[in-house]
Amino acid sequence: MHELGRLEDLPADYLDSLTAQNLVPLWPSLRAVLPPGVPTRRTQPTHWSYEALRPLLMRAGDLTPMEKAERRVLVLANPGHGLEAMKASAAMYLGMQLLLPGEWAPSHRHTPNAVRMVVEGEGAWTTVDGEKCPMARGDLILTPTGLWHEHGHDGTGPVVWLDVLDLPLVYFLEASYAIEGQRQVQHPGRGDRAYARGGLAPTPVFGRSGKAYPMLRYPWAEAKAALQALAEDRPDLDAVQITYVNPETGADAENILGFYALMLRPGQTLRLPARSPAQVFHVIEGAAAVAVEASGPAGAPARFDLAEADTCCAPGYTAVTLTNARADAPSFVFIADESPLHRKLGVYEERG
Ligand code: GTQ
Repeated sequence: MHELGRLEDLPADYLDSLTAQNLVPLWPSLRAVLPPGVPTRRTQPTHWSYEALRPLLMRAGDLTPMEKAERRVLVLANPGHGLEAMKASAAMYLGMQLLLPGEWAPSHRHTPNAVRMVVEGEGAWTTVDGEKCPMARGDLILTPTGLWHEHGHDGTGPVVWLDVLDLPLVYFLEASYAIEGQRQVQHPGRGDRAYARGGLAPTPVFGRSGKAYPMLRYPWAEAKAALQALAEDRPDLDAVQITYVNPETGADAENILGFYALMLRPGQTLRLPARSPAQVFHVIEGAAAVAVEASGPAGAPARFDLAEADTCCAPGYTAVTLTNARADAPSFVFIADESPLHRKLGVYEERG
């Protein structure tokens, strides 16, 4: 690939004339925006230890009352994007949110989609679109685009959850905004009950909600049971993984980010081939080592030992190898990625 002309090769008066007309020559920047073979990724493999962040989150509970926070969150920011960008990857935002007993995070709705993965504590709930969703460890709760949501806590200890939002993408699109609202009126009917059993859905003419997001809460007890049943049914299967889907359509639970739960068998090592989307890994139960292969010209390989409740991310276009740190028990990992987005845009790739 031959070298292209540089900005410095052009006369200053010519560059000034271009600038005056809001014009820019492409050729000095062409290789930067269309690099050969593999994209430039600012997303660095990054590990956030729960043990290290928990005391800082609890201190936020002392320092900042709910009225001054609205959402008391420490953002898991990728240094490759600059911490102030508040991105885990190009399209993914991660935050650890703390709610103390008796607190209430007021109702609002916004264009970015969110999910919560409950990390610690009992007694909290999120009301989404009038549906009160109890929060227990490992539960996944959706708050899709445009739906009202608020968080409350009737229990005794602190409750912490991991927020995953497509905020960086929606913000980049200049389409990110929120509307504040009143405390929601609770409606009867809960998707996690109506769609509790796989392959069985309320009959359309009678019981179906007609909602775009019929299921908002995916209890960990159900996800774990599904993984264990799959592992038992398919001893030959390497990747014992389930996808959180919309039970009416079978499509991804949300439009932009994909959500999955993976069971690593005792002692198992699993190589996930290089694919275009960036990924986030969060240990629900157990422990896992995550090895990110060399991520392109600038990216060095990385290896993290994830304890329970730890989180890490990996850029796209790189293989990732997960190893169960437990030889005698399975470990369970929550994964979020940008696959639905890449597929819809037609840029999804697998490279092996
Ligand atoms: O709980 O609604 O981490 O609106 C960032 C923005 C959580 C929330 C975040 C939000 C929320």
